[in-house]
Amino acid sequence: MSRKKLQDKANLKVLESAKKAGIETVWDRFEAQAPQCGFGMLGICCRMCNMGPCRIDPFGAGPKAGACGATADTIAARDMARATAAGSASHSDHARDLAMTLIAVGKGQTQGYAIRDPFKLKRVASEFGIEVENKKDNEIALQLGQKVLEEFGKQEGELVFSKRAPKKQQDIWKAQNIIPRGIDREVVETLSRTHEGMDQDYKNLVQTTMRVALADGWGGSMIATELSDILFGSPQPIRARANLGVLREDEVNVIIHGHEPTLSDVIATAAQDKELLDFAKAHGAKGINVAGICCTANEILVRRGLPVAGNFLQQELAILTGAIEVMVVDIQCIMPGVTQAAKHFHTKVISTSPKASIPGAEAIPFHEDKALDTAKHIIKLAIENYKNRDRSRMNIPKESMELVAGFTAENIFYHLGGRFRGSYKPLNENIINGRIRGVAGVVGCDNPKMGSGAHHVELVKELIKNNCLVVQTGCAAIECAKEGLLRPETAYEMAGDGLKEVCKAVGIPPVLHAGSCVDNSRILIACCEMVKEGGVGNGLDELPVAGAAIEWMAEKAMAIGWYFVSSGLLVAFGTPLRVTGSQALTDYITKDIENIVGGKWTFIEDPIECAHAMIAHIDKKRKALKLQPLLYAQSFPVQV
Ligand code: SF4
Ligand code: MSK
Repeated sequence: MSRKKLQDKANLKVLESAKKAGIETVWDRFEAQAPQCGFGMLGICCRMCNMGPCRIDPFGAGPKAGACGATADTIAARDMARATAAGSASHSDHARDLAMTLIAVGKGQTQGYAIRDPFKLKRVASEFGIEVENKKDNEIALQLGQKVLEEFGKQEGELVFSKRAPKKQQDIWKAQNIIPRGIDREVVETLSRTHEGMDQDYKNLVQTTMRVALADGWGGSMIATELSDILFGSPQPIRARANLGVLREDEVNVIIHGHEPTLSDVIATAAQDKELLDFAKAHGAKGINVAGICCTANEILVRRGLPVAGNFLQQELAILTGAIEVMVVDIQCIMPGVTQAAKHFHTKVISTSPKASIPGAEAIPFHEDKALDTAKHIIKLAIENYKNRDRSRMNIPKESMELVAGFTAENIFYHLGGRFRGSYKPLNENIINGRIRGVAGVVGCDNPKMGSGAHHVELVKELIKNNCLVVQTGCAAIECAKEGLLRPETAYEMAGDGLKEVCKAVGIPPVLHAGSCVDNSRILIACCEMVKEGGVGNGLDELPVAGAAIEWMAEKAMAIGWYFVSSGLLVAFGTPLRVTGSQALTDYITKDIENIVGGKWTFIEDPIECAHAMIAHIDKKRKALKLQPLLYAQSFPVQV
């Protein structure tokens, strides 16, 4: 089923040569898994203890409980809570590493790092109660890093950034006992509550799921975004290109893949080193081309405008072009298939994090105190490997597309603002007066279950056609970039009349790329700013806003989805969370939860139907706010 939905010509071209050479990719392995386990898909198998594994028969006369008596409701809810905790842990551990880097910068123990956004350093430090007057940046950085680390181990109280949420959300979270305390505490408590013989009530398990997710959105992810801006610079709109066609035939190609900007930033710096450029020339290459995959790509794209080679599903394909000298990886979303693909070519895979040891990769641990030396060493290895490229097997597709990226909660409305600089007034006014119907976040992974990202593209096209401003992050943003949706011209070509007018007036694309997966926190902050500006509701749950991760894959996506739902928003996933073996749990999270936290889940595979469900939700919110009628005819008419 998946092959039919592959639409990216670059992917098709590389896959064709891979097939001829008998090299497997994620799509082949995915197809070999068919039929996938129905119990797993429905969330009703349990391996929590050694009386099991147990499974529930959802249809026939088979068991309705595990050996211990756990029902489908308990089993599915426990599994969902654990997976969400793993997602929160991933984003948050990434944030912890950035706090350590900030401390190291504060102590002067790093090489190649600096405070690149001192304004944000002071603003965030003040939020943490740190006196910033008459202090050097390094001193503030040290204190802020230490304060941020306390957010992880805090046993009581509330996360500092949770106070950024509107009062209405904070009150709901307090009333529901889901306001996040320490980040680590929420992860540990979720693991403890989901042990065999512990929490058995699916509603109570949803409560811990929401709290651990909020600890990510208003904790780990938000910390990661803010500290990355402080250390590597806050993004500004920037032009670049995306897709495998950014690889160069006559240059040393270095791919950076994973998530942490600490690695990618210093590699990008090292690639500009005069000595290394000369070294590359001496080896017959015209230059050093650094390009990214996955969220590392997004981190260097939004800050440096470096090219994007591809998203999650393209990591093996990049190697299969035969043109990659080194793929350097850190953490998260690195498929074991990468080293298997590399065996067929000259590509060296270099792993840099002790937290992600990868058989078949050369381990070169990355430490802040020797970051630049390590980065130069890696680039040197790439240059030395250039001579081993077999040009007869090289297959770089020509496809690459221009894009604009780098929109943040702070700068979006500097651009939208015009004479109202730095204000959300123009956005809110254009929503109120019916030019913009609402705002949609379209984020997350690409998944072979759905093909290779085409669902994001169809979904986004339908949303902008219906005058919804779209904000994107992660691999979804890369997919839409490859299809040309991140160019300002897209407004003229594809947006509805109202959105087109606004984009034309301020020169922005109708689809705004806001960064990596942790940068979904920028969407939360932008929503808070809309509430603060006024006229579109008193809480996040009242905004004409909806989100989707239609091709979600990672547990991190579950954490993101849950923190948006818990913050009051509708979240659409293309394939359901693994809960549908429990009707009670499914009903609870797709219906009842809306009366508790304001947000809820919906699961819709078809991208047009998904867009319409999001728009119907936006219309419902517009109606509740008594906003003015939409200014122009809509291809999907108003539903309420
Ligand atoms: Fe089976 Fe219960 Fe053990 Fe799960 S916890 S494996 S349902 S006995
Ligand atoms: S990289 S989590 S595949 S978006 Fe953030 Fe892409 Fe999903 Fe990984």
